[in-house]
Order: sequence, then C-alpha cells, then structure tokens
Amino acid sequence: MTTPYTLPPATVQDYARQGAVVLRGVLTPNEVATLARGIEHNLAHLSPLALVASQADDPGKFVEDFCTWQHNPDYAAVMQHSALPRVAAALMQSDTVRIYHDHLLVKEPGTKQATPWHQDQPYYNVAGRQNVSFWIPVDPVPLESTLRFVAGSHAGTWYMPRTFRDQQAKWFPEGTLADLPQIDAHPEQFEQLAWAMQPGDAVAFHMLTLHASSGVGPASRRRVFSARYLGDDTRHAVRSWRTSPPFAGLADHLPDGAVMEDALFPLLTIK
Ligand SMILES: O=C(O)CCC(=O)C(=O)O
Repeated sequence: MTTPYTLPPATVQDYARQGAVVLRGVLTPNEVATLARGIEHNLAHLSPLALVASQADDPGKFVEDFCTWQHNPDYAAVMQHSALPRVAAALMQSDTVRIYHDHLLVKEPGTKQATPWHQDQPYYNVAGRQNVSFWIPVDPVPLESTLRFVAGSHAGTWYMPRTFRDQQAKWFPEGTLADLPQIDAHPEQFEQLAWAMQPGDAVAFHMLTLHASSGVGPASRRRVFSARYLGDDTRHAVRSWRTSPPFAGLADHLPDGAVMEDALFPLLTIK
C-alpha cells in the first residue's frame, strides 16, 4: 500500500494568498495510469461539448472536452477516490466538497496555440469564493509550456471573459467588467508563478486566478486532465447566456442563489 499524500503545512496559506500552488506527487503512479487511460478513452469518444481550440493551420492541435466524468470510470475514480477531494477541502477551507466538472486539455506535439490570460469563474455559473481546480498533466511538462498564474489575482476583480481566438465578449455584456491588464508587459506589477511538472504532480488554482500557457514543442505531447471542485459557500449563478461549460436545463430546477444540490454535482466523502 502507498503512503497517503500529505499536504505540506504551508500550502493552505499559500493557496489563500497566491491563488495557485503546486502539489508534488499528489497522485500515485497507478492513478496517473488510470487518468492517462481515461484521457485516451475521452479522445477516442469526444462528447458533443468537445472543441478544437487551435487554428486549422496549427502544426499541432489543442483539443478540449468537458463534463464527461460520469461516463468515464477512470475519470470518476480519480475525481472521487484519490487524494484530490481531501486536498480540495483543505485548500478551500471547506467542510464539504462537491464535484463541479472535469475539463480535458490536450496539446498535441508542436501545438503553437497559446492559451491567453483569463480567469475561469466569469465563464461559469457559480458564485462564491470556496473553489479549486486541479490541472493534472500525465506527461512531463517543462517550464516553457506549463500553466502560468498571476499571484494574488483571485482577490476579487472579475475580468471580462472573451473568446480565446477572436476576443469576442459572449458572456458578460461589453463594458460591464474590467478589461484584462497587459500582464506580460508589466512583470513588476504582475508576479507570475509557474512550475515544471512530472506525472503525479498537479497545480491547484482558484477559479478567479488569472492563468495562461504557451504552445508545446514538436516532441512534447501535453495531456492534461482538470478536476474542479466547489466548497461550502458556492451558489448557483443563473446566467442569461450559455456558460462554458454549459449545464443545459439546470436553471429550470435550480434557482439563482441555490446551493449546487444536483446529481450533476455530487457531494464527496472526505477520507
Ligand atoms: O491547459 C491550458 O493550456 C489552459 C488551462 C486552463 O485554462 C484551465 O485549466 O482552466
């Protein structure tokens, strides 16, 4: 039997302050193999929500999919039975942990498509501060193609969500949220955090933390699974637009401001 993962003591405070932390060896080699199998199954059976987020002339391909864990036993096993729910409770400082959704993010070798700076929560249908996303590569990720974060950017400001390729405001109406600052042009104002990663490592980040990534080299495949969890204070934020990911029909039975009590978002037992 492997030793259960222990969260290093300063990590909860670091998460609260920075909005992003690295977790070395949070998944066992078996769990990484399970996830890799789940990812290959997902790639071979993409859901109707899947999309290619790279241009047609990109030498690689950036493939995303969403909300498939209930049909993918490998994803379900890791989301429910690994150390992730326990670590999520600790980082969110929450008594309860609910699955929100899963997100597949695969950059095939040579993908040039970068992921622009953005926060996730403005695309979502949730309000509240207690939340966490785990970004979990099953391939080694060098520093130059890992996920980067702006330290402390989860503090409160919501930036305008836009489409990645053509910058359209398809969520909040134009002018209602702040536009993104020039993050890369001002390293003195925006401290960036980034970690090279090995299979078994994950980064955990708040749904308001600004994050971005570059493309990948011609010899590197970057298969990432992301597991997203909600804590005690999360409430349904009904939107008049299609959220990303969408939860079709949810607003018909879960009113605005309600606890996310729905079969789509099960409460987990923390071991
Ligand atoms: O994997 C990437 O390049 C982007 C990841 C991301 O935006 C996310 O996990 O929310």
